[in-house]
Amino acid sequence: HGLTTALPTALDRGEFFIEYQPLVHLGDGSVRGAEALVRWLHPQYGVLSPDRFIPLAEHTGLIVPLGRWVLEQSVRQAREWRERHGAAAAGPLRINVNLSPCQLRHPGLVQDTVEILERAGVEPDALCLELTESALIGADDDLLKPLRRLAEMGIDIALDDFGTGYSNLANLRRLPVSVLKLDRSFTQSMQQFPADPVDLKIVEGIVSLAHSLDLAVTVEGVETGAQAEQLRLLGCDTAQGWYYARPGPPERLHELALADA
Ligand code: G
Ligand code: G
Ligand code: MN
Ligand code: NA
Repeated sequence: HGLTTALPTALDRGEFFIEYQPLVHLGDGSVRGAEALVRWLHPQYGVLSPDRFIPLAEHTGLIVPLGRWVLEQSVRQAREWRERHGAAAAGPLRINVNLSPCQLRHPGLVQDTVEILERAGVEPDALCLELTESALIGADDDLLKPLRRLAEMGIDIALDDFGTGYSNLANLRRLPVSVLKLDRSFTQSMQQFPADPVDLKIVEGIVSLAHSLDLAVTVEGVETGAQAEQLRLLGCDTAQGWYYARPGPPERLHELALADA
């Protein structure tokens, strides 16, 4: 259909843009960074969400140059935030970028990432790359090798949408992952206060497992203060969601970060 033919030239036409959603520390409410979320401003259909075109980009291979572009823009943005915001007590604002498994299979990934960070003058520990749990389930060594190299450089690797697949302990242990992003469905079940006791036990278990493996826990889809409070009590570290801010332009993140500085 129409999207398939328009996609290959959309990058050259400058039709993609990035929105940033803040990542907030649950303990003190401070903004610690943001997740980069790509959008396509289609000349005919308007703003398209990634769900509409990422699968297509993966299928056609455009995800490699598109992903590289997202990474470069996001890292530059992080540098700009840092310059304008100064060094916060908790360290520089960090940037989370989603990575498709296709990018992991592309041989240029590690080199490209090193060059992007160096060109922008951003330290590797300011970057977190997110991969979905399902992308890494059953990952072979060819897929894990570049991920290990990125992790060794000091880049954080996050397991996105965690809890929707069926990661077991052994699988988690062999992945060079330092952050679990708890899937939105867990947050949704914290709607009531107190929340469903079984869900509480599950989240409690995941948090305790994560912390015992030295992994930080980020929660997604926080829409209410009650959810935030419940998840904070359960020991989650960082949160993201509409309660704090919707994904928005880079300027918005700067305002939010300055507001709590
Ligand atoms: O909030 P939003 O509707 O933008 O996100 C939908 C999904 O698209 C999320 O699961 C997110 O991980 C994915 N996504 C957003 N930006 C990117 C990107 O730059 N690359 C990849 N591979 N996925 C992305
Ligand atoms: O990478 P990932 O699929 O997790 O991307 C986050 C997705 O979740 C994006 O589509 C984003 O717009 C969406 N999102 C972010 N915050 C919230 C929220 O508080 N509630 C809901 N329902 N969706 C959210
Ligand atoms: Mn994500
Ligand atoms: Na997610």
